[in-house]
Amino acid sequence: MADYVKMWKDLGMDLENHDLLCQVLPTAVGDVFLTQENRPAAMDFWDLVISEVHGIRPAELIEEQKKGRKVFGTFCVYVPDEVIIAADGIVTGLCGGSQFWVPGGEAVLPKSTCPLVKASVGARLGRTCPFFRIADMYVGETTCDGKKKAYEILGEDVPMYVMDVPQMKREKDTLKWKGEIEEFAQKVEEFTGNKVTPEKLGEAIHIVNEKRRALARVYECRKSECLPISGRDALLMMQISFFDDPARCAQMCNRLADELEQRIKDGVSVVPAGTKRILVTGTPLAVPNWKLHNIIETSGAAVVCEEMCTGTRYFENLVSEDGDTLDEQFMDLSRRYMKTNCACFTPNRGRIDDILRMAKEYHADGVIDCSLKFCCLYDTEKYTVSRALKEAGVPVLSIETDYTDADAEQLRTRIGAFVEML
Ligand code: BJ8
Repeated sequence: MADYVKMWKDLGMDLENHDLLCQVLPTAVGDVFLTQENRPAAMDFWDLVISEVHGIRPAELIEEQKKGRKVFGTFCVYVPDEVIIAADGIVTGLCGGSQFWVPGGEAVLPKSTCPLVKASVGARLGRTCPFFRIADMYVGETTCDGKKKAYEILGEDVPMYVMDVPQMKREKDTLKWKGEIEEFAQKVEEFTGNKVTPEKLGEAIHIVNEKRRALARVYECRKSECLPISGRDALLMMQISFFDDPARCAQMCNRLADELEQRIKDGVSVVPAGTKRILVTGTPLAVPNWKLHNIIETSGAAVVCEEMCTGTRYFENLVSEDGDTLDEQFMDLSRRYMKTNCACFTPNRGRIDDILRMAKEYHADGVIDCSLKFCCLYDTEKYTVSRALKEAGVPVLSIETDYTDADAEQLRTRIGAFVEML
């Protein structure tokens, strides 16, 4: 621990405030995760990582920086990790998921900004997150207005590159996104001093595909009627995957999937037969936002899938590995990323089709559509999502929440009643 204190100091962090954050996390981990029974043994990896979330990985990143590698902090699953990896850079997620950082964000942003954006800005300005201190460059994107404007503030004291994400999915938009990826690759080359060659990009595409395949294997197990892992544990695995080395992430997820597949064969479930199965959909749940899963899973139901960016949107759809030239590979990347169904696109019918398909595949008894407060995009899309689900005969509960515990009891009552009627 002492080593980390020196590291945090060297990073220019506000140690006093950071101590306060460090005090709340262990209780949260204990309450949410360690109270569960019959967890897969392979969760030991994620328990360790989360117990020292501001220590282990940051220390690794700093070691790599000493060797000359650059760290890129990202906020959206539209940013193509492959390009960064091809230039020997390292990617780390930066989205803030703790209420601890929200007041710091509110000091500079309108209160009516979503908590994810406020927490991200608060984490940077408050100097209480090592990942925000370590990243050599931030990579933003033009998805929602809150993020776009926040990047202008974040970019004041750290190099910030913003990718222009299209808002529609026509062929010309896919071509435009290809162009954006190409330009981003030039920027990454400049910043790292390393060339993105077809060989390097091919390898990077393979590495990230392997990670996607491993995450998908874990999710595949969650489709089983014999549920081998809780939603909370799956969410933790998913959240950490944004920070971890991609090859190790794949290795650990495959190790977990091996165990889950065996559990299914042996009939080992984490919940009693007949437990109601919930698919959650909506805005991302950035670490350590476990509020929704915790309430659902302590209300007699189990979360079996997240149609979210911290969920299926992160790993579904592979990038073709057939491209030989950079031109082909950039197009393959564009095609894959443009399949991600974010509510910032119009229309966004693909998301509704995904939710309907996944509700079937994961044998969900009901869907909870949850958006973060002040996320106008996902909140508006609730209308079409719930109409489509009702038409398909799938019960749906729409909720809006933030990172505070203020509405926890009210949510518990609503979710409890929803589960009861399934
Ligand atoms: S691809 S979901 S990761 S943009 S919750 S900050 S949208 S006001 S996070 Fe997202 Fe990329 Fe889309 Fe996924 Fe804005 Fe909404 Fe906040 Fe959001």
